[in-house]
This record gives sequence, C-alpha cells and structure tokens, in this order.
Amino acid sequence: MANVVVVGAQWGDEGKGKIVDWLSERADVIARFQGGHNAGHTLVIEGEVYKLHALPSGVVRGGKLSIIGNGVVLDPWHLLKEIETLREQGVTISPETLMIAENTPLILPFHGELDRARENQNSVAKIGTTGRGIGPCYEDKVGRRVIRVADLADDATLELRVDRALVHHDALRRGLGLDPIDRDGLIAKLRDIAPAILEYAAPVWKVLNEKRKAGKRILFEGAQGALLDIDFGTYPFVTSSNVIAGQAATGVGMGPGAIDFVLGIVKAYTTRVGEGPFPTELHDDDGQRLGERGHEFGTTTGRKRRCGWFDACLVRQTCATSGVSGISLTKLDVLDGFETLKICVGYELDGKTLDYLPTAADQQARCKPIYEEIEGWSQSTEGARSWADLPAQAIKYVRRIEELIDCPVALVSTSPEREDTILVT
Ligand code: 2SA
Ligand code: MG
Repeated sequence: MANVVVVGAQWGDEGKGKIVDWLSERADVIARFQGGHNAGHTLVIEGEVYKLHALPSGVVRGGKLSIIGNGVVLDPWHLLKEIETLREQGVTISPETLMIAENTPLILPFHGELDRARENQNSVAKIGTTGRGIGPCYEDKVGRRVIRVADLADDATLELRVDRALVHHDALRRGLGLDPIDRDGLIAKLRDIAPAILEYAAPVWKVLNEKRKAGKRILFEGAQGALLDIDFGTYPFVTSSNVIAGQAATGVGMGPGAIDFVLGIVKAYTTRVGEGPFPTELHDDDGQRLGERGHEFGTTTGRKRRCGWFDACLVRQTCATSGVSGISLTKLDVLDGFETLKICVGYELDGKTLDYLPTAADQQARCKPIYEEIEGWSQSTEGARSWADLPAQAIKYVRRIEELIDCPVALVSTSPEREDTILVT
C-alpha cells in the first residue's frame, strides 16, 4: 500500500493524530491538504504529549518530509509559534523537513476578528466555529483577494494584494462596527515575518509528483471530519473546506491516481463540537459517561464535545463520499462497562424509513434514529493489542459495525498509545 489518505469519517476528533503517527513510520512524506489551525491532533509518544494544529503530525518523527499543501489555510504567526513550541520539546524542524506550498493562502488577523465578530453577532449567525479565521480566509481565496505565501517575496505585490483585500474587508468591517484595518501596520507585520515563512516555501506540487515517481510513500493527513465537509457535511454547520478524501489530490497538486488507499477514522461512538444537527446525541447519563470516559474536550478550544451513540447510517454515507477502503475504529475502550449499546441503523422521517441523512435542514431535524441494541461487555479493552485480547461481545460490536457501514475494519485502536492498536487482517 503506497499512498494513504487518512480522513475523519464523523465530525472530527476521531483520533486521527494517533493513526497518522502510527502510519507515518512507513511513510516518507506526510502532507496536510485542507483546514488550518482549527485542527487539533494530539500525539502521545513515550509519555510525551505533542499538540499539533497547523503542522502535519509527521514533524515529530525524524527523517520525514512534512508538507503544508495549497488546500490548507495558514496563519503564519501561529505556525512560527507552533514550530517554536515543538523545538522546545526537542523536535527538529528545518526547510529540509518542512515545506509549505507557495500558493497557500494566509490567514491574517482580520480573518480571526471577522470570524469571532460574526459568531458573537446573534444566534442566527452562529456556527460554533473555532474562531481562528478559517471561514473568512477560504472566502477570500475563492473571492480572489487572499494573500498567498508567494506574495510575501515581493514588496510591490504584497502591497497590491493587501489593498485588494482591504477594499472588501473595510466595507464589511464598517457594517459590523469594527475599526478599519491599519494598512501600513499590517504590511509591516507581514514583511517582518516574510523571511521566516519563505524559508519553507516550495513548489509542493512538483516536489510531490517527483517523490511519487521516485517510489516514495506519501501519507495524506486529513483534519476535521467528513460531516464537516463544505459540500457533504451538515451545512451550514460545517467547516469551509472540502474534508473528504478527493480533496487530498487537489489540496497538494496531484492527480486522483496518486491515492492508493483511503483510511477512514471512525470513533466507536459519536461526538461533535459546535452547533448543528446530531441525530444520535444523548442528553442523559449515558452521554455524560461517554464524554467523561472519552475525555471529550476540544484540543484547540477546550470546548466540551456533544456525545451520542454510534451512527452507522452516517458513517456508511461518509465512507461512500470519501471512497473509504477500510476504517480504523478508535476509542472502543470508552464503551467498556455499558450494559447495552445502541447503534443507529437508519432514520424514520414522516413515517418512512431512510438509509441516509437527507440534505434539507428541516428534514434532518425531523429524522428520528432507528436503533438496534447490542449487549455490552464488562471486561476492559483498554490497551488490547490483538483480537484475542478482546471480549467476545466487543468483537461482535466491531463486526456488526463493519456490516452496517459496508466497509471493512482495518485497525482497532484501544488507547492513545500507538502500540495499542489491533491490525485486522
Ligand atoms: P471552523 O473554525 O470554521 O472550522 O468551524 C466550523 C465548524 O467545524 C468544526 N470544527 C471542528 N470540529 C471538531 N474538531 C475540530 N478541531 C479541534 C479539535 C476543535 C476544538 O480537534 O478538537 O478544539 O474545539 C474542529 N475544527 C473545526 C467547528 O466546531 C464548527 O462546527
Ligand atoms: Mg481534533
């Protein structure tokens, strides 16, 4: 298996960081292809905890090339801080081990301000974003007024790009009661960090296509989850990028043929942060228990995650839209000790049974989950490293999920430590 794409198959926080780290051992290059520092990937390596937001998880392993692709939106100040923090933890980062695509859009301070101003405007505008400026930056990219990494190299171009962005943003800010942007101050700040960012700038599309020709293995690291995809997620309560696997090619400048295997990361239950529909959400003791046992708090914002039963209907759908070849089931141990577990197998809508989540918001809101009950297990599965370590009921649960989502289970993860992984053959 040469080039693997790792994508979240729910609403994010499925435990992608650990799996990417596990797979990165076998890869030569690790590339991010969408999202920004709204992502939060936690890695635990020999007891040391690394929290990554903008950087690919591969940076903590020596001898790998890490790539930030053009599909990402990059906050340059945040990036430099993240690099600094990792260096303090003993990680080596240099232009040989990190490359940033020259056509990557930059998140500027006014993107974050706009994001937060909208979130605080009123309940109609609220999405529950991370407030990091992700949406406004992608808007500017599509609106052809974003500042990209390559623009930092030339003063005249940079000024022109800033002026182009300000025509739009100053008008918008007036409407929201925000002060106009300090043009000269912004240009000075950008000039100030330009050399530190340009050090890593590279024609990533070219580098990756050459690596592929040379037989190097590329690992594409997705952020967020398929249900937050701008097209296929629970719109408008989504992030502003394509999250599904097809984006891996576009987000770095390769053809779809570069992808050999799509690994979907699936949590053994369901969580979501922010607003939006969530058919299997629990507001009772079971939900509370999932959150506590699973430590369900956001890595980026510390927000408490909403929790609920496993929704096989939704995961079947995301496995299809991402073309998932196999899944990695994570956090199975969180379910230890439940007497009975429930799995959503479809929805009831206006007296009819559906085997997918409809697109219309009003219909999504009326969808009632249809549950199948399955007996739980009392033994601990934490740290299990083979099928033989799992109680029979846990195996049944995994096999039933596999049937319902119509996709094979390739890996089962039973703790944050990467050794605690069952390879299903
Ligand atoms: P944004 O900031 O524009 O991308 O927010 C839009 C929606 O996307 C959701 N979103 C996320 N959901 C889960 N995890 C994410 N990353 C962090 C983490 C989140 C955190 O890994 O824990 O720390 O709170 C992430 N990033 C974006 C967001 O909740 C909105 O629903
Ligand atoms: Mg996360």
